[in-house]
Amino acid sequence: MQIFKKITEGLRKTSKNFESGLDNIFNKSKPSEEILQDLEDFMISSDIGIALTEKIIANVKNQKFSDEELNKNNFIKILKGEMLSILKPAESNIFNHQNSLQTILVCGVNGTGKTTTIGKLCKILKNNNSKVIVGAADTFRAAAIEQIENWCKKNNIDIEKSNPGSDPASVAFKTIEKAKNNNYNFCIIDTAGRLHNKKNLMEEFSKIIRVIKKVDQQAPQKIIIVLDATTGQNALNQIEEFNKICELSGIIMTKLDGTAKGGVLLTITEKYKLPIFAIGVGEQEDDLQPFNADNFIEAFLNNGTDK
Ligand SMILES: Nc1nc2c(ncn2[C@@H]2O[C@H](COP(=O)(O)OP(=O)(O)OP(=O)(O)O)[C@@H](O)[C@H]2O)c(=O)[nH]1
Ligand SMILES: [Mg+2]
Repeated sequence: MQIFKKITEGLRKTSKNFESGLDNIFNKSKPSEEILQDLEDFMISSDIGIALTEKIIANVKNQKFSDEELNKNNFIKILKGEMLSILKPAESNIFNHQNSLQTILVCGVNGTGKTTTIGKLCKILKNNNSKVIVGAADTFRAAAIEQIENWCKKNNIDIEKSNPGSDPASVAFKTIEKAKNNNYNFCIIDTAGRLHNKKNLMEEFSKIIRVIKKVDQQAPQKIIIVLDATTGQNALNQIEEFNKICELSGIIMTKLDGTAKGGVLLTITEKYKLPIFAIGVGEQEDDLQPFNADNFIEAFLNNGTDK
């Protein structure tokens, strides 16, 4: 299956790192205590997070394995179970065709992949026969408007834009108004990257939400934060900061192909229980996949065969 292959390819760095780490731990004969300590250190260094690592280690200890049973296979079985219990509830496909207008507001810090993700998303939505309009509400730079325009052109998607420097809230307003009056299924708003310490930019984001609500009280139906997997644990702070000014509906994690630390997705989900709407595993238009926990885990643990 093509999708599975892409994720396996994308997660290669993560899974290679993980596999060689586990081989290193289990291939040497050492006392169980030492193995458990090494496993703990290794999982934390793989960005699986302290809380989750401790849970997994406690689970391993509970099994009261003999020295022989404390092996890689048995460990992976336990890990798989824990990963599934965390990631399965986070599966959420919001990109199926919808009859009522769904406004999706996309946010995140600079350069996480917001605009590219929207571009890729347009293709998924188009393939679902949805009528889609994109609002170019990153008016900060002319290049940002051009960038999203190019993605829209590629997929024949309508776009609402304004001049660089204009008010992003006003672009968002016009986009959703047009979407509402013309029976669109999806209205996706791109926004500029913003850091929490830039108070005016955070206020600007709150204003975008307020203004959107003037057209449609229910909107935005989803606020998605786009997180860059290569930033590791820093992604947690980003969720924290955006949650202060809005209610995040879920995450999209990008660049899982560019890091050995894909484990951060587990830490985030364990901590915030936010749905994972999709993952990005490359720069091309087909490199965004709605999130599937089983496929992700198989790819992560490098047990995937070419399906
Ligand atoms: N390898 C890889 N690169 C990605 C992925 N998603 C996005 N990128 C790249 O990340 C870079 C930044 O992407 P943008 O979409 O411009 O990010 P942005 O969040 O819109 O950036 P700002 O609007 O400046 O905040 C680009 O070079 C993208 O091609 C991914 O899943 N994998
Ligand atoms: Mg952008």
